[in-house]
Amino acid sequence: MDEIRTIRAREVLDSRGKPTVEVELVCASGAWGRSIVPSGASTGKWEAVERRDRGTLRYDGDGVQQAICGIRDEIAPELVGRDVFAQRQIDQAMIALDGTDQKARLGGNALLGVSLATATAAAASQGVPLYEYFAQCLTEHAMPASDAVGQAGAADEHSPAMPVPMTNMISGGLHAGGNLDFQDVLVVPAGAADYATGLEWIVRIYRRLGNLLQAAGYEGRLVGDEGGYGPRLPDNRTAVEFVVRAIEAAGLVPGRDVTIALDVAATHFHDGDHYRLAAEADARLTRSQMVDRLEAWVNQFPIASIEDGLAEEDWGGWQELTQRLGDRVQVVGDDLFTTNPDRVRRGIELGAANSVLIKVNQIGTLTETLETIAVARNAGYTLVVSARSGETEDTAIADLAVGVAAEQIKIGSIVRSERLAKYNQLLRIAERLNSGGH
Ligand code: 2PG
Ligand code: MG
Repeated sequence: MDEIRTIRAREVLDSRGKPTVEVELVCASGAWGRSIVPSGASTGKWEAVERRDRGTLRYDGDGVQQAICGIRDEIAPELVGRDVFAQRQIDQAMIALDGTDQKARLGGNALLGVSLATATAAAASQGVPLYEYFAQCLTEHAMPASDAVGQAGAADEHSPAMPVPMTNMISGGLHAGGNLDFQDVLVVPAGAADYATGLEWIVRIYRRLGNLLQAAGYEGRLVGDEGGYGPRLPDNRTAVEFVVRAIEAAGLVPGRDVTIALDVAATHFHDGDHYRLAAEADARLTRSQMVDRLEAWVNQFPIASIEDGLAEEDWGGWQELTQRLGDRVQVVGDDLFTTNPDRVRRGIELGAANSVLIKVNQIGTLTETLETIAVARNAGYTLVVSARSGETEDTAIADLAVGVAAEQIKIGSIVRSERLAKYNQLLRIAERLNSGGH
């Protein structure tokens, strides 16, 4: 037991210079935690709603002072005095206080800041690394309170494990001025013996890619929101071709050492009926034609993972995509699931996707994030813990990925410090795990 004494929130700026919520939470023991909330650009319809000060000149209406007031006037009075280790009750109390389906009243940004500051303070109070605390929380989560009595050990202990990075190389879509339809072409150093080796491969590939783009007359310096290159290439396919060449130029074998992943972010070029590929002579594809296109790419390139290959409401399309490609590639739902346990349950029932992208601010509390993770794991879905395009120096998701033993982590490219904060935290964690520490 360690009582929460104070909860303070302030407005700080994210990697796009946009205001966001920072929360500091202090316990009776003096242990404390801090959290800064990220923000997406290509957001899903079912995400927790960010509360922003709309209709003001100040920060063009993007300020978060109302969210801060909600924390000060409503959330803090409700939580001060509670046990910092009662994560589930704390999150449930905030959800009840908000009272809406998508956290629109107090704001998902307010709830998440408090939720993760609570976990960070709890880890500090217990004197364990944050990833280990997340692993404990997941173990408790996977064992419902009613079953837990008298059944100690019934649920699996969750052991921390390093994820493999899934790293952005070329950006398009809403992250880079709309030059390409597809949002990200990424690399995964699947054959690297350990995290540090994989990271070095990624940096090498990134540098070779910049040189190749420059040599071909494209911009090999300008980068998108997440640090990936944002060249004006003629079409989506050329982006993949460049990345494959960069892997080879780095002395690595595509498909063996390093695989390709795509975040198609198809929701954002779906017009309700068709998939419109502006970079491909404005082609208008039906869902089946879109799956044909993805299948042709999987046949031609060493693609091991496809995220949001179809739009967030195209459940039938997702079933078709999963039936046709699910045994060869990881089919990841991002906008489709929005880290929402109910949407993941529906996906499992329908056979849509075989992997879940985990973004804490899509759902807005740690408890619900862990529920989604537990549901996905039970069904054998893989996990990709992901950052947002608007990020900060907060590193909690690096610990989350390790704590829940996610297969992969997607935190953008390997330039810009809001990204490197996470890659570097993973280096620290890897060192600790290697030295036998938990
Ligand atoms: C995504 C994310 C991160 P955003 O689509 O997976 O790359 O983008 O944060 O803009 O939703
Ligand atoms: Mg995505």
